[in-house]
Amino acid sequence: MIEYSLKCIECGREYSKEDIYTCECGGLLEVSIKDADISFKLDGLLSGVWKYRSLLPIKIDPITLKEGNTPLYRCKKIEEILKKEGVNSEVYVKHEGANPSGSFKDRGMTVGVTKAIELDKKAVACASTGNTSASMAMYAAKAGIRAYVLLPAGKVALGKVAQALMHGAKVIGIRGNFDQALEIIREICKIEGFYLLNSVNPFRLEGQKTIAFEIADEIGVPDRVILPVGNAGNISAIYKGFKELVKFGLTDSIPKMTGIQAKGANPVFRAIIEGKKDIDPVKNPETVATAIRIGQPVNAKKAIRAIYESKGTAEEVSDEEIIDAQKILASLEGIGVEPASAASIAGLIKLAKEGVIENGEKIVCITTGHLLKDPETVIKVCGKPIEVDANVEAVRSVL
Ligand code: AN7
Repeated sequence: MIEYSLKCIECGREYSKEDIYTCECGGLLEVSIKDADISFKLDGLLSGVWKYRSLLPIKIDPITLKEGNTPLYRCKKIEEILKKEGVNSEVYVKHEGANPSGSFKDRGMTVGVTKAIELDKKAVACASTGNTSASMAMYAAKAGIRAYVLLPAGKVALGKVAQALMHGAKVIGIRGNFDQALEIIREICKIEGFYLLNSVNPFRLEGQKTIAFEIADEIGVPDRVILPVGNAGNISAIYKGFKELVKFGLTDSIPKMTGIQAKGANPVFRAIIEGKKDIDPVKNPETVATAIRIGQPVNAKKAIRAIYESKGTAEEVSDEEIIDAQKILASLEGIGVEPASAASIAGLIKLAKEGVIENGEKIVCITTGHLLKDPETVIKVCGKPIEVDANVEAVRSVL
């Protein structure tokens, strides 16, 4: 049994109907859970998103591909790097790239697509920098409903486009950026009655809050969680997850929520350093981390609140710092991530250098997507393999 309503984060108005995305006042909605019979224990036995079903606002059997239960790695080599900056800390990486479609979006989509079925929708739709579309297409396939995807043409990593296509979505590129694509698809969903599965959809974020549950389940509540910020849905969702654990008496602290953006797409970072409650959009966002090439994050207000309330912070990192961090993770820790995900490690290192990270902190960095999502960037930054004649000497000569 779970009792909930959709509540506006601006005016507090509550809705019992579920087929809406924003409040009449224009504010963002969130699922406000009044009461729940918690039927799970934080016993370290992870089994995926649906272990936490008693805190998920879903009434039917879930559309699931066994998402969640992602690995949490202790990263001693990264701890060594921080030590050189004079910071002793415990660093973990939660690798969301290990989800079925290779990104954290699966946690949101298992809940979001299930909600689409519950609401008797015949089609789902999203704008995407790539991962949302890959995941949505996969779950829509499993559910047997149509999927429509709008992408910024030429700006989405190849692996993600491949997934959306092969899982059977209708994939449309627009000559424009993600922010424009989102505006268009929101309008189309209104006209066509498609179910919108961008992170403005509060039910999708409910699935993503299980990242917090799994971290607390496995190692308790850390002092800080660091993650890349694009549309700012995930940081909002994870913060909500930690707050709910406290509300229902399962834990008693909240980690400092720390959001990392790329320098060329940094509206949340700028709002935080200027002490503002909302962003000024970045008109022409640009970064190697195409997943977070977003200038007008739709969940900015939720994310900024999460950062202030948890006494966290935000940071920006350059493309060079992102690629360096991607190489560090891959070559020193054996964790293969896409550029956007490496922003969390780049941010961690930068915050340690700046003295923001305190001694003794237990830190979890979220790596949001898998290395194989973006093979083209890998070839650009690592170069192609050496090619030689087919004999032992030729191979030995280049060892
Ligand atoms: C790997 O797929 O927005 O701050 O359309 O793919 O919750 O938006 C992807 C975002 C971080 C940012 N890391 O998360 C999309 C999309 C990866 C991502 C983010 C994304 P949010």
